Amino acid sequence: MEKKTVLSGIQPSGILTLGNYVGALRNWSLLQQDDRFCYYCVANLHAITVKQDAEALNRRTLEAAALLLACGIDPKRSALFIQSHVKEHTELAWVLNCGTYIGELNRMTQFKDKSQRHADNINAGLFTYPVLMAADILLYQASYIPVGKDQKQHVELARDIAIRFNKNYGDAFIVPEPIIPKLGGKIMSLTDPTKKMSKSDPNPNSYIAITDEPSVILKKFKRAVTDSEGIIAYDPERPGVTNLLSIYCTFTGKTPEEAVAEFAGQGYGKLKTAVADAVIAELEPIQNEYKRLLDEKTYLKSVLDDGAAQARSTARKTVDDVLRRVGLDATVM
Ligand code: AQP
Repeated sequence: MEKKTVLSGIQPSGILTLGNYVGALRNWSLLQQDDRFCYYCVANLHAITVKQDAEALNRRTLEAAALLLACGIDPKRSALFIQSHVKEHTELAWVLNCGTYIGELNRMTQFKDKSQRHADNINAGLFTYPVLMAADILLYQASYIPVGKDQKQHVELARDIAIRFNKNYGDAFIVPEPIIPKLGGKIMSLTDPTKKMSKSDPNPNSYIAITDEPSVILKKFKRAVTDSEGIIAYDPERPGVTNLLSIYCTFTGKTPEEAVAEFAGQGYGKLKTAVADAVIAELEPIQNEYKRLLDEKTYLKSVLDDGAAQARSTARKTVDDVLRRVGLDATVM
């Protein structure tokens, strides 16, 4: 049976959040099936597109890897690795940079958003981030890319880059498809529900960290911004309560209609406590496993070394093929 490839990554740019979990990590784990092989990386090269403290970046990178294992990434079914351990990512990114138009990168909404948030550091890496992401994907000939809604535009650009390269140089790449959850593809900030929940948000009350203690999770949900109407409705015009209902549904498997009927006429307090209970029930076992894994340094190192070796072997084949197609292998015969 020919296995299809799944690829995704997560930046260690903060403590991983409930948004990362619902939008991506849960799907990463579910996609590990017999007819697929998965490559999952901690995308530390992407993280330095915004300023990072070196020591904190190193620590968060390893913590993120342990958290991915705790969330169900199985090293027998997936290669779990650190992006900077596989040099082919940057090597392919250079070639793809030369086949990507400035106009395409100018259209990326994440660049516009992050340029505003980091106005003192609008660097070239922030601008070309989507090209590195295309390299991450195309290196492994990935068919499926499980991501949240915010990354859809970047996966679409990776598709365009692959199609263009294949047209110019022959079929070097599989053209990937994003996999985005129908519900929970964009979990919103708890302090401003018109904004995406983000791990690099300076206000810790805006996000639930996967590692937050149960009492902290309850407190953050209780403080979540809603509105003054007190009516339970799943309605984009009411982003606060709609966000809480979406989270409740993704953790209970209920539909928005069922959730609205369950809490109708009861104000927001009951819904907030029920959301917190559902989230805590799923996150607590992950947190316990995460704490255990943090002490298993030898195991973590061996998983990451094996994952990088496996990733490198696939990635090298793609890069060698690309260099040959583009005329960059320059071997003296
Ligand atoms: N709020 C969210 N809802 C659903 N999915 C989300 N993702 C991120 N935020 C949400 C998905 O998580 C995966 C990993 O994200 P990333 O590390 O690549 O960075 P990001 O998309 O820029 O996410 P953050 O948390 O907002 O990071 P910072 O603050 O560093 O920019 C992706 O699949 C993403 O879609």
